[in-house]
Amino acid sequence: TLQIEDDRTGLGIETLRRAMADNLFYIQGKYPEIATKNDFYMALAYTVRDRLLKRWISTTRSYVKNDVKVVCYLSAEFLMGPQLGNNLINLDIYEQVHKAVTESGLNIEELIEQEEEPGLGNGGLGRLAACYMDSLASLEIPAIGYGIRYEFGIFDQEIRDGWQVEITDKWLQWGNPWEIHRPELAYEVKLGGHTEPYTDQYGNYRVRWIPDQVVKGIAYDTPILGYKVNTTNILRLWKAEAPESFDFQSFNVGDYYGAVNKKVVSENISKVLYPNDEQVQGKQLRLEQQYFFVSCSLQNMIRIHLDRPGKSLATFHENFAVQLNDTHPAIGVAELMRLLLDEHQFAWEQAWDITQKTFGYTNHTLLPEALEKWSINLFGKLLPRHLEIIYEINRRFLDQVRLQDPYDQGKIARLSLIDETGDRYVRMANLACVGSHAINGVAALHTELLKQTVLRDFYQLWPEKFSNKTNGVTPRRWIVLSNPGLTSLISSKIGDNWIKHLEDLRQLESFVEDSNFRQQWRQIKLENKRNLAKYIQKKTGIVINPESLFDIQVKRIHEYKRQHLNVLHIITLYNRIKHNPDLEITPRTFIFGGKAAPGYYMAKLIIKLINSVAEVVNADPCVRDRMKVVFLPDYNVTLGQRVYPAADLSEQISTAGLEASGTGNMKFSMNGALTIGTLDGANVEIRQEVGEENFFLFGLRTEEVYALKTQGYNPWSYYNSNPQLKEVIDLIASGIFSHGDTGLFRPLLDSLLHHDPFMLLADYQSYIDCQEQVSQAYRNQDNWTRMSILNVARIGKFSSDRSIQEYCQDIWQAKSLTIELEE
Ligand code: 26R
Repeated sequence: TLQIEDDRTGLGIETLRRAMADNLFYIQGKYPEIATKNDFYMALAYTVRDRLLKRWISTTRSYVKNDVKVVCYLSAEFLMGPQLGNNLINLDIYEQVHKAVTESGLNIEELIEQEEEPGLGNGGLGRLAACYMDSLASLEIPAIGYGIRYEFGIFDQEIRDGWQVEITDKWLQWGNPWEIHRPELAYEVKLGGHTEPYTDQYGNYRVRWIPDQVVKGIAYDTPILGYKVNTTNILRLWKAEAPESFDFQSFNVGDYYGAVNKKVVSENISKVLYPNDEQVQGKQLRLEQQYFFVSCSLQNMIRIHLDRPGKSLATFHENFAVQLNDTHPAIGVAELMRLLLDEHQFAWEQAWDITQKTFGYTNHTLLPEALEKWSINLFGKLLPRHLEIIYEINRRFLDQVRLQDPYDQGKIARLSLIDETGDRYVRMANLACVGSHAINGVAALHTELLKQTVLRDFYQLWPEKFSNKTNGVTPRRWIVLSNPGLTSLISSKIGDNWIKHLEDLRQLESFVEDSNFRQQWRQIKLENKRNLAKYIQKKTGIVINPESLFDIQVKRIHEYKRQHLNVLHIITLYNRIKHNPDLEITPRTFIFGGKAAPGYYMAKLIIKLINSVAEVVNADPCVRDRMKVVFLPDYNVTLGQRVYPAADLSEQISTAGLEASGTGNMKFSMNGALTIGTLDGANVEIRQEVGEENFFLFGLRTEEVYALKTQGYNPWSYYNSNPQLKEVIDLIASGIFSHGDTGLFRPLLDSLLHHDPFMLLADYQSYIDCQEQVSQAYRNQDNWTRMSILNVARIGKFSSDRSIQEYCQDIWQAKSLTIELEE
């Protein structure tokens, strides 16, 4: 019998080839002879999207029919990474498409590389949201990710003369085939103005908000397909535009410029992602962004709810679980209250009950400078009604606290939603805690520290609200897509169930003593290292030895992450070679990658230091092939996919107590790198899982850091008593890395010698000793490979599938629903 597959849905090789040709013609308006690489990429992307759409429709129908509870993940950042390759994996058609593309005379890898990644996030928090979207769909949990469709995502990084230069990220310039523009899905968002009390028809006291500006949010939807399931959830991002009515008003009085300018001002809201992490700036536009996307999202949920027959908002929390990804969307607490009170005429008590049952809050950082607070002045000008609501929430909340503990004025001041220690501020973390039924940290240690430090008073008040949800990452992107060699070796031994059940990797333990297996394992790592070496040569011109130990630190540049501690080690080795030119050391390639916040001077100086040290070390004939230092420009998701599979050693060296979790640590370990790390964030749990003998531990513990701080930490004493350390610091000061300029790195050295808030000097010797153990261990390749295998075999806990299952069970009460494909 003849079977004809639909060009839009069929998965056969010939159908895929035909569909691509068709899309090239009818969407790109090209024929092969004149098509660019991007045209071919777009044709393939649309071919894949068609196949997603079919699953999406079935999913949406089932959700409506089954009256499901929907998880709504509210996040100012989604660092999704390129979509094509991942969708091929999740559709399970990589091989067919590979063949179809090859038959068309094209190269699948080149087409995948053509995609410009949507960099709508800074780092860990944004990438976590992306991994969670993958796991939600793969676990068949109904979910919507809500965020902002920034026109310009995180900046592209160039390195000029060793310094970071920021370039505008124009990710939309060649079109985005994955999103669907939904102009009919639009909401008005009010800003500014004042409020007025009035009495409604039943004689109830009500409040009206008269704004002085209105912007419109328009939805752009991206389908998120789960791995080998039909569930296709939505990432719904909002773009800001001016509402039409505003243009008219201005046109009527002939103010053309004014009308156009209103449009420009409105569209500014979703123009650009703020590139700072961990350092709040209190900019009005940022608050506008937060309120804008949260208001659109909540209005959208309410519409979805009320569109279901027989539903009232009284049961909103039974159909929606809303998770706040840090405090960035915490204004949602006040906004849901406003919508229920002012627009749906609920009484306060019921509105508050619904609100608390709806929200959960995830904290991602303990750094005090990252805790969001808004000056009352700014807040009241932009959101006058929300400020009133927050005052009322606070009044009722503090009354309740006083009943329990009437005399502790300090405690009441600390719990208050308003900081009144100086200028007055709204504390967003306090708002999130009060307005949520669940509060969680992102690693066991982090959650404990939260309970003991920043959220201590809340923990004493409501211990039952707190839980830990250790982060995870998706093995689909971070193993299957990025490390196909390792994937097929693993699957050849234990089948491919591990991709959905990462704990199954344990079965690899029985192959540790199989020398043939170890040989293959090493071969794959070497192949991945060769690939990265090729890339490094192309991008930087630096030639590196694939046989050397690849020692890698990739993450945002921050003093607490201590990239400069890594540099101190590099210079230590360099000094040893200079003293002893024939020294036999384990050859290493030090690789760095990461962006610095554009206004973070010290972080930018650290990048300059890395590049300056690289310049000297790489050019010194005395060093020969023993050391190379590379700074990879423009570290992003795409580059991460090249880097993790090629790593031998993963640098996770933050000051204990400061990295909430880390997720790069998990990606490295999943790809067979060994970790050198402090007992910080999820490192603690990684070490517990892989075994302490397979983890290189160094440095002060959190309690020791605290104790040393209290007793009076003096970095000078370390400098004075450790000649090796002194020599390193003095060498930087000498100007040898800065063409004789002794002032260039002075701010960095002064900070280390006089304050050293992140205690590099205290951890220096321990780090150096530990690195020596690493070098020794690497000399025994067979044993190193055993440790590498055991790291992978025991890393199953850190799948984001496990994290999401815990959120579903403990916080969201969300259940899976299997989606059948409709004909
Ligand atoms: C408010 C503003 C300036 C801001 C602060 C912090 C903007 C962005 C951030 C990013 C923070 C919250 C972040 O990415 N934190 C990281 O979250 C990861 C996911 O939980 C953790 O793994 C990581 O340890 C933590 O630093």
